[in-house]
Amino acid sequence: MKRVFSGVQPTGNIHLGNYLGALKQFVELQEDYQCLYCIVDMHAITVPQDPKELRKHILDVAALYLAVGVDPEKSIVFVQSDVPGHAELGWILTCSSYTGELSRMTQFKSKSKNKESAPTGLFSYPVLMAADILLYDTDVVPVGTDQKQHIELCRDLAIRVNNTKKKTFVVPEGRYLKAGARIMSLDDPSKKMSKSAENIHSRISLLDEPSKIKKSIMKATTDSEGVIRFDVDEKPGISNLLNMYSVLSNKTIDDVVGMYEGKGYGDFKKDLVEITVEALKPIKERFDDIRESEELIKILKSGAERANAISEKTMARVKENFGLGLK
Ligand code: ATP
Ligand code: LTN
Repeated sequence: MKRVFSGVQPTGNIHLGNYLGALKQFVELQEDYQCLYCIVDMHAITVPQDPKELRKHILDVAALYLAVGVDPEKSIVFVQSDVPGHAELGWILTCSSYTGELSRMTQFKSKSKNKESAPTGLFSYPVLMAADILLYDTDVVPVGTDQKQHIELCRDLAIRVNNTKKKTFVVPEGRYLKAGARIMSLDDPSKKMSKSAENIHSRISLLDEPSKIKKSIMKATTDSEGVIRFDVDEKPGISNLLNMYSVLSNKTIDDVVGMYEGKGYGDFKKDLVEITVEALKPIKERFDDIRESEELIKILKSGAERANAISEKTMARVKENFGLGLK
C-alpha cells in the first residue's frame, strides 16, 4: 500500500483553511493508502510557546483529527516528539541542505519579517518537515498550496541524497485540492487564513460558537461593487467567500454565483453563516466527546509505537548509507 504523511502544528485551533486545504483530504485518503497523521509539536516551538498551552493544543489537534473523521483503526495518529527519528533525520538532512535554498523559503521570510533576529529553528523548519515526510517512505503529502515550496525542497533533498549516496529515500509528491487549497483571511484577503494571526475574526475555527462564526463572516472584508461574482484579482474578499461557500455546500462556484444573481452581500453572507454553522456542528459535538475521553491518549501512544517501528527501519537504512554509527 502506498503511504501518506501529513502534519498540523499545535499552534492554536484548527480553522476552516486547515480543514478545507488539508484535513478533508486526510479523511478521503484513508481508504486507499496507509496514512500517518502527525501533530508536529517540534515545528510549533520554532516560535515561542507556553508549555501548558502547547500540551493543550496537542490534544486539541489530535481530537480534531478524529472529530473530522480520521479513523485511528485505519490511520496512524501520533505526536512528532514521541518519535525520535524526526529530530535525528532532521539533523542529517540539515547537513545536506544549503543556507541559500532555505533563505528563499517564503514562510521563513514572512515569519521572520520585522523581527530583530529569528531562531535558527525557524530557518531550518522546512528541513525538519522534509525529515517528517522522508522518515516514512511517504508517497503522497496532502497539504494546502502554502506548503508547495516546502514540498519541493523535500523532493530536492531526497533526490540530492539519492544521487550522492545509495538510493535512500522515496521521492514524495504533494497533493493539493482544486478548491479549498488556499482559504484567505477574512479581514485581509491578500493573506492566507492562519491559526496564529492576531485578529480572531480573520479566521473561522472549527470549534467556534455560531455567534462568533456569524460575527466573523458578517464583518468579512468585501468591496463596494455590490455584485456577487468570482474575480480573485478585482474582488478577493467575495471570491474567498464564494470559494468557502462552494466547498462547504458541494456546489460549483458558477452555481453559487447564479443563485445570488441580483442579491446583495448581506443575503449571501447570512446564508454562508448558516452553511458554515451546519457543517461545523457535528465536528464540534464529536470533538467534545473525544477530547474528554481517555481513549485519546491511548490512540496517540499506540500511534507513536507504530510510527516508531516504521521510522527505525528508515533510520537503519539512512545510517548505513551515510556510514553513521557502528554496524
Ligand atoms: P500557523 O498560522 O501557526 O503557521 P497554519 O494555520 O498555517 O498555522 P499549519 O499547521 O501550518 O496551519 O497547516 C496545517 C495544514 O493546513 C497544512 O497542510 C497547510 O497547508 C494547510 N493550511 C494552512 N492554512 C491554510 C489555508 N489558509 N488554506 C488552505 N490550507 C491551509
Ligand atoms: N509545515 C507545515 C506543517 C508540517 C507538515 C509536515 C505538513 C510539518 N511537517 C509534514 C506536511 C508534512 C505547515 O506549516 N503547514
